[in-house]
Amino acid sequence: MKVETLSIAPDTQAILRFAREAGIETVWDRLQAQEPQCGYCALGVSCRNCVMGPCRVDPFGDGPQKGICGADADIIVARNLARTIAAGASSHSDHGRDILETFYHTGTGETTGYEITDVEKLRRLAAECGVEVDGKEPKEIARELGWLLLEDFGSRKEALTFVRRAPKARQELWHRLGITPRGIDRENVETLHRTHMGVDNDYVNILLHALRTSLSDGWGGSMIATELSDVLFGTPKPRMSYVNLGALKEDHVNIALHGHNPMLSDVIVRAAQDSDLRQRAEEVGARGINLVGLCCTGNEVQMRHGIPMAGNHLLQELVIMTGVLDAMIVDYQCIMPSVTDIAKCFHTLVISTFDKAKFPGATHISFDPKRGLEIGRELVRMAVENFPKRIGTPRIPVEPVRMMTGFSVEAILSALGGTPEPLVNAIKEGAIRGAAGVVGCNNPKIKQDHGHVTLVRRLIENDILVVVTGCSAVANGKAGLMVPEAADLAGPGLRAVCKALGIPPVLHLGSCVDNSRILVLAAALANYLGVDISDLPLAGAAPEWYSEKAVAIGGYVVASGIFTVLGVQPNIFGSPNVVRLLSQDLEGVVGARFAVEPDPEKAALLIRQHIESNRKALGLPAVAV
Ligand code: SF4
Ligand code: MSK
Repeated sequence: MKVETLSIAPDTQAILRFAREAGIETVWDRLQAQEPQCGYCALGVSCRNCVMGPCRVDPFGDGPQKGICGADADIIVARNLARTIAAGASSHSDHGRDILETFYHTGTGETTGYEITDVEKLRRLAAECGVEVDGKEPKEIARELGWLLLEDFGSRKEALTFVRRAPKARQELWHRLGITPRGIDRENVETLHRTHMGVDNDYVNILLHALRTSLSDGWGGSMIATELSDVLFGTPKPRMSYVNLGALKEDHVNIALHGHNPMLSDVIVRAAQDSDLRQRAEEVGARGINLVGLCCTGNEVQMRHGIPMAGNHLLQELVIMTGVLDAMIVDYQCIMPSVTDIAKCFHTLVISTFDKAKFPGATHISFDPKRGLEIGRELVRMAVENFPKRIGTPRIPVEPVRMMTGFSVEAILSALGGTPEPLVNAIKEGAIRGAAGVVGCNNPKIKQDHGHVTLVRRLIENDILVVVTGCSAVANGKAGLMVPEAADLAGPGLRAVCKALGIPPVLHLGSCVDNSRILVLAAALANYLGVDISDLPLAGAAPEWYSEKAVAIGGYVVASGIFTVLGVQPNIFGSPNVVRLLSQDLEGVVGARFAVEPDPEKAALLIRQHIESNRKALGLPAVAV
């Protein structure tokens, strides 16, 4: 296949051409080698939950319609989906727990390289959570808030702390449905219990609990991760940065920060400023130390420090092939095991850091926040010492593209003058029709970035404000849609608002866990208007998603009342009942539903129709789509 059919990004295309000439295998080659992929698994009707099986249900009705235990397609599909959601929610929430423990131990004075950076936000959060703040030092408040939030992971609560941020109507709905998330670990464990053979055999009941599990991620683990990361590392503010492989510098020591958790990458940002290390970099012939991001840990350090982004998910193998990457420091999630294979052809040192995420072929340095800065310096030093070992011709195929980053909820409200009122007024008047969150990954089954960029272009052209996180932010950044000048590509209403505020029509809200910022913003708008989130002219989309985490995000976004369009078909189509529940009936239960639409042009139409229909229901001027 021509590289132009695999990606719209010029840097990806250029390095893929090199990979082919050099005979280096990439994710696209491995996808081809897997085809045709298993139809039973694709439809979700295979089960290996016990060793009476594995079993499969024939979707065409000719073969068996039940597994050996008697489970039919509805049960098998629902159980598989619930387990997928639990894996995704657990990933985000375990990340949240790591941040929370680091936050707590910063309060007890046991960490190095961390401090309470945003004291004002710490005090605000603590007061919101019922911690007395008057007369207390930040570290004392951090200890008490940390201890309180650690309880959110257990089973002593009836509702997670941040559930109270949701509109009253939504909280009451969750209560009526019995899906208020109680303990983060509890909901995930209960999903695994329910999906064991012979426990929950009602597909509706299984899926309701799956939504509860996803809510424990969105309003629990992810929200804790975002809020406490802001307190520890600083609440993002708008700033300019760069994106694409042009972020690498041939004459610098290049270090890629890959994964998700800023508790490692933020310390490395500090360590890389160490004057001894900078001097050592010069001694080995480099002009300095250049940090770049990949995937969501890149989003974290870009949002807070303006560190440029080398690329999104499908760039992680290609960045090594530039020949100028001296170290790839990884934490966890979305890191392909193949990166160590590719690194063998180059000089790049792949360094794994979390004991729960080891990679054969990588150098493992066990990260411990109690020695954070010391380990951070050691990691940077390893990269510096690797600089002279470069081999072959450097290839940085493009110039970097500018992008604006740093739109925390606080920054958005501050740009609006401290209140959502101007945004609400612009929506009421119709200058802005509504807002859409376009989030999630790359997937080699979709032409890289095409889904994200096409959808976002159509939305902003139609005066829909777009917020992006994760790999979608990188895709839209590379396409030049995240600079204030991109307002010229928006419809007249959105263009005028963006120009007045000096902001792009596509706002970078951060990493995957930062989808919780979208919940906070949606709740703030709903509370301001005195309605539920499902009443607002909002929508979500994940045009190129691949991961279990994306399914958990989709679950909590829909369960919070936001219509969501998926660009890749989930593995549920072996059960027409499950498909009907998620794509139709859920609307009558939580006020929102899923749609699957691989064509981003049609996805844009679905979102516009939904937004206009919600506008009409709110009594706002609506147009026919
Ligand atoms: Fe087969 Fe039932 Fe065991 Fe699944 S749980 S593998 S359907 S017997
Ligand atoms: S990194 S989960 S590929 S967005 Fe968060 Fe990108 Fe998806 Fe990973």
